Amino acid sequence: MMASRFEPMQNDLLLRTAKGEQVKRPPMWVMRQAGRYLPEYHKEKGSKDFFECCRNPEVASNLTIQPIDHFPGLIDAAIIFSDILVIPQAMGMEVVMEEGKGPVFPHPMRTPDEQYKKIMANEVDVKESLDYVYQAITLTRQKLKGRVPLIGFCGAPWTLLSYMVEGGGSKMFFNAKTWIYKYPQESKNLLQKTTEICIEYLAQQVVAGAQIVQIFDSWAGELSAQSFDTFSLPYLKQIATELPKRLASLGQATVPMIVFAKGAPFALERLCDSNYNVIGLDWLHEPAEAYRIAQKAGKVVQGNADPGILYGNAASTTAVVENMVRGFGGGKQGWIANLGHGITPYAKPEALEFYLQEIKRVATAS
Ligand code: 1CP
Repeated sequence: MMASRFEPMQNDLLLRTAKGEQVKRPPMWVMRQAGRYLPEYHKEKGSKDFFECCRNPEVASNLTIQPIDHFPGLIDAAIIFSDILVIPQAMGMEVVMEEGKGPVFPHPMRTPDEQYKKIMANEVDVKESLDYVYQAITLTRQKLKGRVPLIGFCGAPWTLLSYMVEGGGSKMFFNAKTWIYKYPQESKNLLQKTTEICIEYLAQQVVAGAQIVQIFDSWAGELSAQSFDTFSLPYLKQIATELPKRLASLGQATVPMIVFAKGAPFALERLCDSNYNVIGLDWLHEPAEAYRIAQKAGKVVQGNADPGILYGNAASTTAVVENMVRGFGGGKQGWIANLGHGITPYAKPEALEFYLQEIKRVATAS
């Protein structure tokens, strides 16, 4: 009933690759592709507050589409303009975006105190409280007119816990580590609650028009393999098994699922034993090695160049691309081209353009 609201897809490379199909060249997109490195981002955003942009479907959809227009024929997916921290906001925590600094929680949850009890008792209406995201997704699908698929996303429970207790980005993870090692049961309660919200949030994004979803575990690498197995992996796996069931109960076809656990090479084999279709790789992975492991498990990989190569030159970029295309099996099956993490504000759009052109050139020739 819902799918016919949108125009047919002209480019479904990403969706077909994520399902394991053969394609003529790898689909390409870039984490954080809508953002501060693009001059038109600053123009559209103006002096508006970051979260104000997320809550305005017109602005959010325009920002989402900017990279597709900026790099014609080189970007095969859009990712909805939003942030992983909208979930803590929906759970009742205040988050502000400080210009040039990043997200800040004025009242982080330092211990399992009154705030923790309040948040655990708070029944979050995910459909209502994040309605602006679903509206932005539907509007973006309409504006895209089938040019490329639209990716929905959320933060992983462990990464969201880190932000909620640290109050922002962190180098030491003093508070997050205190939580998991001093208050393991309360940590698990919070992770479980967040997991259930993530599942419903992703399901509603799909109802609104998201065609594939990605879960960002940006701080997976702060955990040991043993702690990852306790405080991250079970929740990531739960999302991947429960989301298809929730979609079925909503009368919605399932969508491919991507998981990205940054800084955690030990996570690859573990995530190959999960219900995810695609495993995101950062640049700690050697392409050929990771591809071999994923192929054996029937999984697709995504990645993985160091975003820092964009500060280099043509020769250094081509060398990295050649190694990736070779390592990832030539690029016609099982690989979604991306960077190994988000593009930074320091990257030049022309450097990204060259990176994408080179992937297309080398993979088409192979
Ligand atoms: O094209 C896109 O990808 C835009 C949508 C998007 C996504 C997928 C944004 C917009 N944020 C995210 C995800 C996100 N947000 C992650 C996971 C990906 C990753 O690891 O990079 C994380 C960790 C955040 C949290 C966040 N939001 C940070 C990092 C803070 C830190 O030091 O730990 C920052 C700087 C933001 C702000 C933000 N989010 C998005 C944009 C464009 C910006 C910059 C805002 C601005 O100043 O204009």
